[in-house]
Amino acid sequence: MPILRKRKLLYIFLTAIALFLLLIQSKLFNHEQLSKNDWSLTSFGDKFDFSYLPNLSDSLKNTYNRWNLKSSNTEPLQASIIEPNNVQFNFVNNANNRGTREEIIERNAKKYTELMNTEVGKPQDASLVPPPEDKQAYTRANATIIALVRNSELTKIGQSIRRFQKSFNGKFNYPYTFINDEPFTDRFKQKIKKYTENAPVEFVTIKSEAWKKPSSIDEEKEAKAMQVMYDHNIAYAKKGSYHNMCRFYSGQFYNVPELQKYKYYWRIEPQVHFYTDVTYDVFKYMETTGKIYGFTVSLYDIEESIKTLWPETLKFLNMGDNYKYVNKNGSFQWLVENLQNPHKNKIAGGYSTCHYWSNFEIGDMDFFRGEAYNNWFKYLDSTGGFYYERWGDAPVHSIGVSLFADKSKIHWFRDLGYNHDPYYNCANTPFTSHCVVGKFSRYEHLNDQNCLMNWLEYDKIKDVYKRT
Ligand SMILES: Nc1nc2c(ncn2[C@@H]2O[C@H](COP(=O)(O)OP(=O)(O)OP(=O)(O)O)[C@@H](O)[C@H]2O)c(=O)[nH]1
Ligand SMILES: [Mg+2]
Repeated sequence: MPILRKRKLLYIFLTAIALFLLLIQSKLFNHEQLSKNDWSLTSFGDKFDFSYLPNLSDSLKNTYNRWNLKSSNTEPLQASIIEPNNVQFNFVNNANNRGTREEIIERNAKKYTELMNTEVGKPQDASLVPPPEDKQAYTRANATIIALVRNSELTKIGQSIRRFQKSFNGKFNYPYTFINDEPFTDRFKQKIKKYTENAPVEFVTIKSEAWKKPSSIDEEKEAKAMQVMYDHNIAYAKKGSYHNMCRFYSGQFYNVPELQKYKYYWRIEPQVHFYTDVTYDVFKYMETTGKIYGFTVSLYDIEESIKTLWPETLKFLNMGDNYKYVNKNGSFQWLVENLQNPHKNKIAGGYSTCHYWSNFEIGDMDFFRGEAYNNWFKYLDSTGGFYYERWGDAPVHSIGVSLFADKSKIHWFRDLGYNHDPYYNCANTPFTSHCVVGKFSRYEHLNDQNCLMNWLEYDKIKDVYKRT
């Protein structure tokens, strides 16, 4: 064979190898690109319907299409867009959390334990009001402690009240408002008055229109939906009164006539624990700082119970001029996070399902009474989601405050030791005892349900427990 031909063959062979290697490299590179993009995607499922966003630009449609990995050269995601007919929130992972779901859970659990073990005192962003020497003469904030409760829960609410009196209210004497869908019995009232000591007490029966299922609910559709949820093991799926309770706490409680005279409320429930000797007036702290919502525990929800809550919310925000209700300093990233429990985000149509656990709440009812929250609630109610799904008051309150309030007005009461089975908030404070510092749940396997590190790390706000 002539030398020239041999060289030509060698040249062709080497070129083929080079091309082959290039091809492999580009495939690998593309793959890496895609998986890099993958973790930062907003988990909108393929069935998510964007038809209500008629003005969505092509580039944003491409952004959504990235969920299906159809396009890899789109513009960087914007964390939020708040424009008429184009309100959207994208998870941009600004805390730069990386790794597998398991690694993220483990890292977050470790950070949580470390944080809770670090000794912390009281909030530093206000001058705190100590317990008065003379409770009778004390000028309290405009506030009440509320408990929606059944007559049959007397013993369990009694335990909570005794703990609450010892922890906080025995020192400040704020009035209680007990609420029920049925009249309270004399026995209930008498016993309660023993637990509440000297605090004023009011017993309220809810008007049936604020409690009962609206007549617009299609009962056949509801029964079928309840059965599906029941088959998916969703707690209280078939319990009509639970659906009523969730709707009541979501959008009705702050309109109860007997509560109109109050601005602030602290919600308590049967069988909860308070582990901290509170030495400052918590309501006055809310008042001085202008905070509108306080919580202790934040966690993921049962995604099957709120499948359309977030899509319906986006729909509402993209109607008319409703975009104006969104507070540009809201806590959006926490709402659309998709790393710790991505399956939840996908089933809940782009909502992480992270929420404040509403069995403990300290809030400003004027926020809930305001136009933004109220119009949004009315829209939610009109969809029937409190009955065709099992929307809880916790995700509804949480989405509402996260969208419509500045994050700095939402407060994690890190220093208040609390438990509603199976979750805890137990910080290392000199005033807290009888709970295990840093423990999140009675069950170790539930640590993946803790949302707190997400709340702290995305949409950052000042740490008000830090001395400056
Ligand atoms: N009056 C009245 N109160 C109710 C009813 N259903 C629930 N509640 C109250 O609403 C609050 C929340 O109900 P819970 O049954 O504790 O719901 P939950 O916290 O999701 O569930 P648990 O984990 O079982 O405590 C509690 O204060 C209950 O006492 C009801 O039908 N009537
Ligand atoms: Mg409860």
